[in-house]
Amino acid sequence: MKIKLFAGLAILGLLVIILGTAGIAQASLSAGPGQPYTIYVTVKEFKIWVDTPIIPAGVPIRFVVNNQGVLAHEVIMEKLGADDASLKGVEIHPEAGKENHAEIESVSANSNKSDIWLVNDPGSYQLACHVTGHYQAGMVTPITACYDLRSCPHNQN
Ligand SMILES: [Cu+2]
Repeated sequence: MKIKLFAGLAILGLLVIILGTAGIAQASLSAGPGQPYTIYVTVKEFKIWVDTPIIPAGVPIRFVVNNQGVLAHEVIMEKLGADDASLKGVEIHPEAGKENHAEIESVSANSNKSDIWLVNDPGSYQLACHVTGHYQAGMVTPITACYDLRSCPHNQN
């Protein structure tokens, strides 16, 4: 009985290590074969943060938004300093009949939503929530797009 319990705990421990390692790998900018780069964006009242503020220009990127708050939020990508002027024509799979723009709208509490965007121009951008009052309350974070991620001058604003 004790041996079985020990074996069970050992397997559990191993699983925790394996899953933990996968979590770490997921948290960095990475792309598998045929897979877009993935950026993880977390939102809550009233903050936005990203797992990396530097993104590759000219490469499709999946933005995965996780809402850890209690209110619905949205994530819009726009030029640094803009106020509700989402980038146009960047969606890889635009919804039929809808505008092609960098907006992930209506992310409800405790849920995820994602979209794949291709940003061709290197430069300074921001991710912001433009639900009324949220941007003003601090829901904005700068990100920088570069062709060469190793020499990307990220401006923290
Ligand atoms: Cu918001």
